[in-house]
Amino acid sequence: MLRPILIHPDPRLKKPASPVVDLSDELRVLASDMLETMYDAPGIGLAAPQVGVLDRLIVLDCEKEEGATPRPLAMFNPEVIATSDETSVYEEGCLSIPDIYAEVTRPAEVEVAWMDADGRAHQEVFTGLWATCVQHEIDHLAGKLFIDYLKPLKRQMITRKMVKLKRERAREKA
Ligand code: K1U
Ligand code: ZN
Repeated sequence: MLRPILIHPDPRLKKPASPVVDLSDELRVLASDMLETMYDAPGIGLAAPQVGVLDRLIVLDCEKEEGATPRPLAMFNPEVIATSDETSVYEEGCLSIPDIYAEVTRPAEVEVAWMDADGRAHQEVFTGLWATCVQHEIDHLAGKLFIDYLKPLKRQMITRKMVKLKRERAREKA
């Protein structure tokens, strides 16, 4: 089932998410819905707060090249456990901030620990777009958006644009 994606500004996008303590079927359905919603958008990642659920769950698949084998990942309680000193710059986007892109500098490599939908523990080093995306998604779980890395004036301009967009969308619906 597709879930509606919240658009910034929304208080649910600014709140920290809670750790998952009990891997229920409801959460497995949420992970599956989030992957469907992410592919449909289309996007390469999605965090539970973006669909209004304040649990530590993210999904991602950064195999976006034509013909690449999909690699859908659902991560419960993901944590960055190590970062490289080397950084990389990527022009990021966000499904909660449509049609806005800006360069963000982050560690080029990160080691992430998480639990899968069956409760199995995983640890992996991510590089390239995977590293950028997993950090962007884990930021969502702390109520942090990629525009929080930008200068205040730029952030303010983007927020005003999004307020306008939300107003227009609400008017179209009515
Ligand atoms: O968190 C999100 O809102 C998803 C976001 C993830 C992301 C993108 C770029 C850098 C870091 C994190 C997106 O997926 S935005 C859409 C996007 O980047 C994309 C869409 C279609 C094909 C390829 C990329
Ligand atoms: Zn995002």
